[in-house]
Amino acid sequence: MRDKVTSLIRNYDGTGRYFDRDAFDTLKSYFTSGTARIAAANVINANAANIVKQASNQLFDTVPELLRPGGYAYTTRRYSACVRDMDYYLRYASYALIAGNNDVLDERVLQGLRETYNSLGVPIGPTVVGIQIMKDLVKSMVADSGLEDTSFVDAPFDHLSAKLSDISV
Ligand SMILES: CCC1=C(C)/C(=C/C2=NC(=C\c3[nH]c(/C=C4\NC(=O)[C@H](C)[C@H]4CC)c(C)c3CCC(=O)O)/C(CCC(=O)O)=C2C)NC1=O
Repeated sequence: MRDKVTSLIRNYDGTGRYFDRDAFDTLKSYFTSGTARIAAANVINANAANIVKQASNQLFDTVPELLRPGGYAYTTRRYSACVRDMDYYLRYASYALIAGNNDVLDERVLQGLRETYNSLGVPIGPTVVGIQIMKDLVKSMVADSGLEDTSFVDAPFDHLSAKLSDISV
């Protein structure tokens, strides 16, 4: 599992190079964005239950078939599994924001997930809709907390979405 710094070191050590200007630019942007990334993770932590609940409700409003007989959130067991999955995505997105790197998502969340969903028949499309709804909720909360530029919040949510949909990032 890597963060921005360890992945940079790995990359430079792999070719036996000292850090160059590009490396220092990357490091500078990682450290100067640190306060904002911590603030965003803090907003997620403080509102996690609320974000998951609101996003799930919005997802079920958008794709109501999920809750109907035959739908993949029909029955309490499936409904709970879905909401739990949303919580996983949110929690791991907060880790990735702190790391400034999506490696934790590849390693801990996405490994084999598509195959698991496909074999259980859990639809990917609505899952991605749910992830994107969480992204929008988090972004608006982060904006309300006083951060002007919230674009950095997109990365982990978009990575999860793209990898689940198997679109190259
Ligand atoms: C931390 C990393 C991690 C992830 C990501 C994870 C996901 C995950 N979700 C699962 C199930 C599931 N996931 C869903 C999800 C949904 N249903 C819907 O209608 C929506 C589209 C969607 C919610 C957004 C459902 C319904 C199941 C149960 C499927 C079944 O057993 O029939 C399963 C199968 C085992 C189980 O039921 O627990 C896994 C492994 N597990 C992990 O350890």
